[in-house]
Amino acid sequence: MVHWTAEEKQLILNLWGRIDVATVGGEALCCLLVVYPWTRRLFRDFGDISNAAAICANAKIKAHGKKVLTSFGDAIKNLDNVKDTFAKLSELHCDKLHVDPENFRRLGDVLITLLAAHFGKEFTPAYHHAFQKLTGVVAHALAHRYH
Ligand code: HNI
Repeated sequence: MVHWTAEEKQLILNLWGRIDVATVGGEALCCLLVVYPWTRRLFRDFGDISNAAAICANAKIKAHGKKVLTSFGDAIKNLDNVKDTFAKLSELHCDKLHVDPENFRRLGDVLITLLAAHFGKEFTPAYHHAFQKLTGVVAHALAHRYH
């Protein structure tokens, strides 16, 4: 089981409380689909996702990004039990959607990049470490059904 220090928890809660989940969520999903085009396959019925401009202007993509990041927030509320928190979502992503688990990591990396860009100097190595750990735990929990 993952152990969280009080400092790590505090860093995560502190930063998370200061982001706009809708904005960052939309940007994160947009970046994922732009940088890793094969992930677009899963979002074919979301309307026009044929190029970067279309993807980032797509309201359904934005709304879905918000949903995904809100769900990250649920993990943050349950840091000591992310696996159970994401049990149903793991079933959905693995059994039904067949998402390649590498993409959970990629989304985590995109998120960290956006946070670093947004917070600049404030995003110290301690924040980086805490969020790296968080995205790893989330990716692991979501991929649980594959293990
Ligand atoms: Ni993901 C649906 C959370 C990564 C493709 N996803 C969801 C839902 C949540 C969610 C919440 C909505 C579930 C419901 O309706 O009951 N997804 C998360 C989280 C991550 C993640 C926390 C974190 C890494 N999802 C990904 C990735 C992909 C992905 C990396 C694809 C590359 N997700 C989907 C698709 C759906 C989805 C596709 C269904 C969308 C729809 O509505 O048709």
